[in-house]
Amino acid sequence: MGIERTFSIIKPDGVEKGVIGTVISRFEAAGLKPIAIKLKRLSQAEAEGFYAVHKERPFFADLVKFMTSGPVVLMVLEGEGAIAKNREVMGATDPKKAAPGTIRADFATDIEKNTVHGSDAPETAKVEIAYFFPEVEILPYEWRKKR
Ligand code: IDP
Ligand code: MG
Repeated sequence: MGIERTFSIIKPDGVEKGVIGTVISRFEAAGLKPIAIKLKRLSQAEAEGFYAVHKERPFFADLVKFMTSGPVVLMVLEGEGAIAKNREVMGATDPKKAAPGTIRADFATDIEKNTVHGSDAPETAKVEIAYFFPEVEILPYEWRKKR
């Protein structure tokens, strides 16, 4: 599988619940290294564009409203098999179905306010990272060892 990059969001409910540090700790403990981080309040257009694949779904308008309701933490995570690993640490979309000890099982409010987003495949990871982070804002782990 090799070293991958994936895109992660701590959603407004996670920021509001005060679990930014806890969520990042769980990623780090799982070998997922943040290589870009920013706190941002998404605009309506940014949220609609980000979730464009879901625009026909009945929950789309509510989801956009929720995602723009407060600041979010946007991150690029790097690690061995990072895309699948992140999904594993996050847990299932619906917290009632999420495995014990996952972020969503422990912190999500419901199927919408589910604390974190994570890319679901290499192609979506690439698109989602580029949507929020120009390459110059990403600091791959290997680079940090160099002066
Ligand atoms: P994922 O975040 O686990 O990949 P997706 O199916 O891609 O799940 O859905 C994107 C987001 O849309 C979810 O994380 C959740 O916030 C919201 N969502 C998904 N399904 C529902 C639903 O049935 N009702 C309300 N919101 C939903
Ligand atoms: Mg998804």
